[in-house]
Amino acid sequence: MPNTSARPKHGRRTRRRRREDPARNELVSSSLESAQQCLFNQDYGTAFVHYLLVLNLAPMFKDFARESFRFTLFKWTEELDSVGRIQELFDCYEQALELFPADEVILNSMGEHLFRMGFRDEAAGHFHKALKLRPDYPEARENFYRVANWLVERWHFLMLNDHGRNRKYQQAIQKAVQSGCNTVLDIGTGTGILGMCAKKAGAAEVYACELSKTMYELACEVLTANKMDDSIKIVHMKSLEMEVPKDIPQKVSLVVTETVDAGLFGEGIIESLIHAWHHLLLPPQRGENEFQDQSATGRVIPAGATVFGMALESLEIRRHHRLCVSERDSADCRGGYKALTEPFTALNIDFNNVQELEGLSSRAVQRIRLPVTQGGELDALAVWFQLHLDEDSSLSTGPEEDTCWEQAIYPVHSTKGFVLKPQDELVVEVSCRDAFLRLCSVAVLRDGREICLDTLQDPQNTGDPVSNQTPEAELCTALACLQTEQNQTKDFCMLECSEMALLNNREYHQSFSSALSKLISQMKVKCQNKEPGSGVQSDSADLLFVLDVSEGFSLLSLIAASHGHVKAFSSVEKVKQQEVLKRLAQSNNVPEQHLEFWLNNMEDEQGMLKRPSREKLWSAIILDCVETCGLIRQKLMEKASLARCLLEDGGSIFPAKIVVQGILVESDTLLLESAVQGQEATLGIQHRSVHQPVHCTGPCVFGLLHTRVQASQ
Ligand code: 44T
Repeated sequence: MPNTSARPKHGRRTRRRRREDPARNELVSSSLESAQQCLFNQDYGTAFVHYLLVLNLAPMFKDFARESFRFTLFKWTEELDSVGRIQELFDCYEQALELFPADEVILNSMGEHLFRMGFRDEAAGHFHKALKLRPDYPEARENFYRVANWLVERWHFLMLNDHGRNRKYQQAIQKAVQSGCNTVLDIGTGTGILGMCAKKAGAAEVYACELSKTMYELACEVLTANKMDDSIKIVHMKSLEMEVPKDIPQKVSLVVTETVDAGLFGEGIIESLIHAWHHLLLPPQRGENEFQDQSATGRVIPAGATVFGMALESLEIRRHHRLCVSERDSADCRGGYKALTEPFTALNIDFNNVQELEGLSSRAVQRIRLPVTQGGELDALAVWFQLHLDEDSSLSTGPEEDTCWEQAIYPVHSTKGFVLKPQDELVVEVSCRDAFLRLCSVAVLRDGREICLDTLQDPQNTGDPVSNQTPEAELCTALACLQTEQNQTKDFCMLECSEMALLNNREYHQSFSSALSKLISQMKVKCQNKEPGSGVQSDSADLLFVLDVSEGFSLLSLIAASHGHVKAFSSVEKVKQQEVLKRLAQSNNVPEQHLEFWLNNMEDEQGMLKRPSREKLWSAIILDCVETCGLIRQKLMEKASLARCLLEDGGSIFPAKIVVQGILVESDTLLLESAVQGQEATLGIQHRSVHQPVHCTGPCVFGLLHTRVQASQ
């Protein structure tokens, strides 16, 4: 585990040799009895100690006691977990694994704890072991896929499979090495591919560094498989921590790196290169003297970059980032975009000029005026870049290119949309703060007037509001403080993009609302039949109780409460989000006492399944058991069956049933992001150890990348 101090290693416990000893037999049988008694009394800690004693003294009981031992272990460690006694928790698992080293259930469960504590590499190791022991063990398989997705992000495969990109890097490296750069450092080596290119090109010394432990280990395997483990020195380090001669013996004449994300700066390339120029690279070449000895000077591949931007309309981006009441039906919202301006140059940067790198953050804010070329709603600024590998060759991550790259998106967050017209000019500000690129649409020039777009600072926005005031639009105005933007002021309430997309899903809310209406009228009739003449009363004893256990922000409890005659319990946990719901309840005339917040802890079964009050049962329980990406929340499904006994007669669980449909697909994209597709793409470099099972998460493709999924019956 990365932080070993949290879990000290135990030496192997010494086991005494088994002897036929009556006192010992007595101890074993009385301890076994005590273990069983403690288990019955739910005193799991003591039961665990007794079991340990028994099984260490009398290993022949292992088969007999395995199930109870596991149960005790899980119950006891659950308790330890809930009170934060983490060290003891892992001690218990280590003791258990000493007794049952090949028990896949214990291994899997320990992996789950490790994963929750953030020790992902170690968790993966445990799931993998469990899976090796029992390849058909579904829990371990699911866990392993999940953690593998965390550890080796899919873009590694996309990059490795991008032959064009690999080839261009290879050619630029070859040229540099042939012109004299004979000592090379690959910063952020991933699987080691650029370092190997340098070695193959004939560089005398090649070093590489990688900050991710998993990627570092993979790189070691790939180097070995390609018989280059002796010729490339790789370190598991962030380049910023490297020193000469501690980590590499000398300063290098070439740094190669592709530590860039879709927005160029997200992987910290500016900081890494400033550090490299000061500590790891030979001094730069001076002037234009091409005949200078390249082995005595330093340079970087890529030599620099140009960042481009473009304004666009995209329903897919809109529905993930702001409340939108679109007249268009949701089928229109899938993928695609409309360019509203021509691409513009946002920034130019020379990676071989350390002064320029250092001065980036203090560059003045640049104001750019962009003629609008096509009318449409302003949803985002898209950004991509050209990496100038050297003076002759470059790579582009633009939307029209056939590369592995996606574009970075700066979404518009303000609730009031703005429709740009062809004669408008859009004013965009570009700046760099802490080596992060910031792009912002600040104003529109129309008919000689300047319309400010920043509604957060200027509530008197004179722009054209897009939404006409339908009832939903009014609701949206009340929800205006919900944002997906990270750095907003205290009046704003942060939502995940997926929560926003769900909030924008009108069909989802409408179908729930109508199902609930039906249920409420049925229940009311039943109520009246029971007590003829009593009619609808506002007395809380007659209210229907609805529990919403949706995860994250959900309007469903409020929708339930707004039906009248209902007391709804929301599971929204964040205080800010609770405040928003309360405000919305108020503006929808829902009495304050009809919306309560259920202290919902998904891990705590008793909490979730508690009755609303001693006399009442739930009339409806909303179990939002499908994630927006299409995954089924297995744990919630299990709870659905338990929840059933807390429903009053005639009550319902929503959704009542789920129909899972499947279709066979052929998808190049899925292949390209799951495994290295042969050696051709990777320039003959072998990557057999680098692969990842496809873990289906539903067809959610985002940004400007078009799906290449094709239905094939
Ligand atoms: N994702 C691109 C970002 N590193 C590429 O640990 C493009 C995303 C992407 N190591 C879809 C498509 C694409 N010192 O393994 C990583 C990272 C490592 C460092 C040592 C440092 N200073 C760093 C900084 C990063 O470098 C590797 C590559 S970073 C490239 C990121 C296909 N979605």
